Amino acid sequence: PKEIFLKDYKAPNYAFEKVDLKFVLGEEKTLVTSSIHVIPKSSGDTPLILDGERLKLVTLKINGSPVPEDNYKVSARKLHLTSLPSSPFDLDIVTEIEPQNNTSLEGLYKSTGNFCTQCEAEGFRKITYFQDRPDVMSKFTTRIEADKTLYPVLLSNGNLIDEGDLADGKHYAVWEDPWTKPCYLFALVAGQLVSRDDSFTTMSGRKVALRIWTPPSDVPKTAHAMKSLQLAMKWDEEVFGLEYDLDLFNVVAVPDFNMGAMENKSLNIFNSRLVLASPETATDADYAAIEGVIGHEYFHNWTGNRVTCRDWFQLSLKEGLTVFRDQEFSSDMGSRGVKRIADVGRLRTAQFSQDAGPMAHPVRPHSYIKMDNFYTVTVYEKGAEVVRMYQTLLGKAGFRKGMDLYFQRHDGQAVTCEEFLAAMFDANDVKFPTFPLWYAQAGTPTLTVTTDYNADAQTFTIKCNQYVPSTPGQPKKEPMLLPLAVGLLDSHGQDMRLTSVKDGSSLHNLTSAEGDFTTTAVLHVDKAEQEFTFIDIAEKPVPSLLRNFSAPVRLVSDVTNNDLFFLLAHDSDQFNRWEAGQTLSRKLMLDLVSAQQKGEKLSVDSAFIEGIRSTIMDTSLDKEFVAKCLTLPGESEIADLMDVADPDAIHTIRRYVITQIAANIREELLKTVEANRSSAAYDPSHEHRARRSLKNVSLGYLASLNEPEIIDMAVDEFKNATNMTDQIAALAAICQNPGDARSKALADFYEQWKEETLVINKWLALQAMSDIPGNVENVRGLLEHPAFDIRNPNKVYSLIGGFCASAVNFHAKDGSGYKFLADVVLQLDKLNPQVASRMVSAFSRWRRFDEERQALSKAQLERITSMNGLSDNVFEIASKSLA
Ligand code: BAL
Ligand code: ZN
Repeated sequence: PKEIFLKDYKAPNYAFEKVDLKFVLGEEKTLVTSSIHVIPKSSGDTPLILDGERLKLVTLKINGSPVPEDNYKVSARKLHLTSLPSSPFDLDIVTEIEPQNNTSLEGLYKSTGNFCTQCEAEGFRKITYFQDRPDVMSKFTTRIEADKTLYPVLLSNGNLIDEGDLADGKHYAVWEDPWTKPCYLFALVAGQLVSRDDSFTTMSGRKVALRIWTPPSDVPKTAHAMKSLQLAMKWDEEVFGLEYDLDLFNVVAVPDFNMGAMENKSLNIFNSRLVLASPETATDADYAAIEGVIGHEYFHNWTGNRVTCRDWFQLSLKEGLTVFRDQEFSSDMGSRGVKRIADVGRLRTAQFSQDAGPMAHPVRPHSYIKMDNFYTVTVYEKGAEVVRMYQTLLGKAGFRKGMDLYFQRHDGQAVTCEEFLAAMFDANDVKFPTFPLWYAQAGTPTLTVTTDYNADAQTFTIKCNQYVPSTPGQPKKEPMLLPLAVGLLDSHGQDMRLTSVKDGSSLHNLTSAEGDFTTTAVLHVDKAEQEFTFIDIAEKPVPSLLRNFSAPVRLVSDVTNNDLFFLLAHDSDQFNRWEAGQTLSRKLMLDLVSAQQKGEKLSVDSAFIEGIRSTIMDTSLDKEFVAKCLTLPGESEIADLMDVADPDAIHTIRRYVITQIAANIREELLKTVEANRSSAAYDPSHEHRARRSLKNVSLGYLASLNEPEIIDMAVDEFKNATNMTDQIAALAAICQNPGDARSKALADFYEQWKEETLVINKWLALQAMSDIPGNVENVRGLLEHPAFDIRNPNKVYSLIGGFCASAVNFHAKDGSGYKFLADVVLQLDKLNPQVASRMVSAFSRWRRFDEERQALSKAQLERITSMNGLSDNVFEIASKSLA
């Protein structure tokens, strides 16, 4: 397969000014007519090379005349046109496709009988021959013709400008999108759908019709998505001054979808799991995810659609920025501290691990074989951290000035990450020469901090050392600008006033002209070694470092355990308060893993247990925050910190610590469950979500003790639950322990919910993730269960993705987990390469394990790469994993 490089970028030789599409949708074949007004951009006889896959070319005309055979050539993935007119011309292409047989779910395909599209990144080429690249921006009209009974609803981008009946029971609709866009934002939906209708009036008084489309039975489950959309539209006006630009905004929910959702201009298409919610079927986490993703896709209308990417290497330009925007939206809608904790948790477990493995790539990758493989946690989540660092460095007002300038300069353009950076820095008249390296260097920097208090001089010095590790293809790295947010706590746990700090020979005043003082200083760490000295520090402080996780780094510091307990009790920065507890937990678990490996006696420090006890008893704290504090670092986070990951020892230790905590604070946990039961009617407010989360974490701890009366209590919770949050939490608690209660609860749950596919996906995931020994056989069995369907990505993510998330079973010593995954990947690759390659990624950290496991997983990776007809998607991940 061919590797594509950023350095080879060339602007297109032809512009497509206007594109008129006509779809005649059919059961056996669909005819697509594309009429393009082409503007040559260069002189001379430059060929026009169009992308196209799995298309049957029917006719090809230029200015109304068939193109002579000598003037075009069709290959498996291209259509080459030569001897073209040197002045603007009309190109008409008719192709035939078979959406009903398209299992890749890219291009035009069918999902439960309805037609829908997914064109990002390179799906449009499965619809018609086109310059399938984001810097070709055109005005599109779309005419759809289809059977009126089977497909009563016909949707595309923009405004509906015509519709009517045709002969033979067919009808048509014509849509016109007044905004130029790249073809990846094209969308079409046709089917039996009904809509929830509402509206939003923008700040300039435009009344926008909002419609959320689903199969008829699902309409009641779209209320939360509609409310989220209205909140998102208002938030973007208030925070960024960004207003919606059409009179109609459609959202369609489809059950078969590779990604979470897609921001097609004015016709967002969503995976149904991110639209449909009712208290009985969706958890609080589902509600939050729907709010976040509805916001995310809507926010793309400006960051992605109005200003798009020049090429796919710039993906983070729109994704990092839009993830940052959705994180901020969710923070403003709920608890800012808890949201930050959740986002950093995901970054640290998934992205840090990617950054340390064979798939490590910069936020702006240098090359790819298959772009689909670069919709990654690095491009999205680390990209969002890069955007957050602009805000940390420039302040909120400075960040807004940068955004305003970005839109002023680039509305309607396809641009690069440099343009975003230039707008941010120009608007604030600053230059940070090492900041651009965040786009180019892969790998998570390690920031090592040592501190020193000088009582005589009343100074507190912070010594920083930054190191960016080598990654594949990047042996040597340069230091980059890390904003290090620091607070200093006095002996009462109060934030000290920070007046000035010395960085080398320059002294920075931290007090404003109005006399406002700060309690958090943002230090600019941009050298390999650097010292900062705070002046006028009256007593030895406890430093709170990297507040709010101000840079995506691994922090190593000389802060003692006593300091950490102090921070856990007092830090005004909620993120760092949580982080203090997590740091203590990580240290404890790593020490215990080492003891376990040496066969030593295990014990949990009583100070740790007391820290947990006082956190759960502290009624001044937000309960959702307490629930986060009670949750131990995950097994993969601990594995990531070991030289050789030992999944069995880590699993044993995590369970051991959980049961020790549960045994020691049993009474407090019981009281917490008792005091936080839900009222019968589901209340979605933060207060009630927080109560549920604390109650359910507590129930999970208690169930680890496997005491009959506690299991009975969990069974009661399960039976009496009035919402899915409580019901699935009780089921998970029961399922920790093999036995009759577990089997019965699983069977009852299935019986109750077998008609609700999204709920049954939770049931599949719960069983797949189980740590029960030998679970691979249960999961193999579930492949044959009527609830599973390998063609549906959500089911694959639940069952196969869920299984790979259970380290003890996926990494079973006998290699059964690895063989299982390889079997599934090879089967799946023939149907849906995108989903198959996501699954094969579970192998990518194979070198982190012991030699036997390495040999077993390597053998499976080799088995995969040696397979004939493997997709480029799976080939890229598997071969890079082996390299
Ligand atoms: N653009 C792909 C889906 C998303 O990130 O919104
Ligand atoms: Zn996005």
